Amino acid sequence: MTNDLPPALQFPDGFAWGTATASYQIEGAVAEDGRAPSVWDTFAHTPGKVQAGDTGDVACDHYHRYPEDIALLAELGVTHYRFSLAWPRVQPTGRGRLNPGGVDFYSRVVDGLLERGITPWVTLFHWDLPQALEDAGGWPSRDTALRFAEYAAAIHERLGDRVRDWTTHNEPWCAAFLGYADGHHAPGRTDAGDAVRAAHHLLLGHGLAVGALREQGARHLGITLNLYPVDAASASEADADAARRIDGLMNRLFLDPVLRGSYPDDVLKDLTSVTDAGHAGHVRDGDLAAIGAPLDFLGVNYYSRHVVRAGTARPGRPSHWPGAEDVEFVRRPGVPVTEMGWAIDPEGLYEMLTRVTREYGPRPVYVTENGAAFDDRVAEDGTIRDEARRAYLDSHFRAAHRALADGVDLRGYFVWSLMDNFEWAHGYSKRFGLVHVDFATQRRTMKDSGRWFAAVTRANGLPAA
Ligand code: IFM
Repeated sequence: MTNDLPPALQFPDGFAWGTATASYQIEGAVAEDGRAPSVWDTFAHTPGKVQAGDTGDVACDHYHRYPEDIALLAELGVTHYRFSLAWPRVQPTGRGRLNPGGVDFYSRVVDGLLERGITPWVTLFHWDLPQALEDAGGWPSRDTALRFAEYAAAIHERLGDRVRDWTTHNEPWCAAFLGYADGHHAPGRTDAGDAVRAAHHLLLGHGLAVGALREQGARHLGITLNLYPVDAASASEADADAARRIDGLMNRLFLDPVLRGSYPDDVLKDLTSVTDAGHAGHVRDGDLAAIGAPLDFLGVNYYSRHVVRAGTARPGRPSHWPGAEDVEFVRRPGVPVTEMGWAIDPEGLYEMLTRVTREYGPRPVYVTENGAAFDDRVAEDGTIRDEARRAYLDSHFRAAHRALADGVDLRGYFVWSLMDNFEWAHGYSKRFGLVHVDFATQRRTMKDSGRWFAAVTRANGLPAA
């Protein structure tokens, strides 16, 4: 008998393995060295907005503990680390000269990573808009896009000598629709028209920033979108149309302008109740050309699949997503979920990666976030045996490997997240980390999943299933 086991799954040479974090979720030190408030400071300090009244005031205290956190990254064996810059730390009011204290902090982080042989991957905007810019109109106002491009150019000038990899926005869908339509995220506005305008100006800011960074010679630029396969709950026409609308609002409203330079007609039609027909009021000549400027990669954040059905229309409810006021999200019985209630569906990652390649053309793709919150328990011996997270990641890595084998130009994979952190409106109640954080003592402990991930990054592959 031969021992004919399938070969181990090897990822291509040079594959980027990393973890991801975001400034407001980990840094703390919200009033140090010249940082001004962001919309998330204001929102978190508004009673009732964040679970248990949690705020990012201290978070993981990464601002002071970054050397320890970089050492953890080295222990994980990652080649890359994706983190975001707090705009109000770098440019406190969102305009004018940069704040030296903020720039120095990120400069030290970049140098610390490079000393360890870890490539820094910078995201320019992960939701912490300077409060001063929100007060001046926020993302629904066109001026914010112009300010974003200026900020991007100014910080690239300072860090571009050492940072090659730049992402403009993280998940602009969330910034626009959770921030301005349903108000679950900062700044907590509930105006669907504002959300649509915010989406356009986030995209415009992306395009203008790409143009500005190109002028400075940037060669590895992209955007990160949160993408979901959207299935209809039944074969009925109404459910199929609900799926089309959610796919339009969450995926195509962002993919099409960025990768094709145009908005999808059906989505523009869906949105006419909250905008001027065809977006005419806020989309100006030249905007889509800027937004559709060629990119070097697409970042895909993947967590789950949506299954939707047409429900009861409740138009006019300010908290509803425009054009989808009647849509209900359905839980599939028997499908396991994470602590966030999100269905565990690795096949959905395969579907999204192959879909963007098929429908938008081949280009380098990175999974810039994937991971799961579970109810981790610290055992008596101090270990965290998070087998569920290991299994989650293992199944998603395998799905990504299948996408690679089927022709997706996948260049890297970032696990969300390096460590437990401030999970937005859920506060500290949801733990996504490969590293456990005791928020009372700030003690970090590598979870079992982290140790397993270190074996994956070192082998650049997985054992046969
Ligand atoms: O924590 C967030 C992150 O900020 C953006 N992507 C999804 C993660 C989990 O919800």
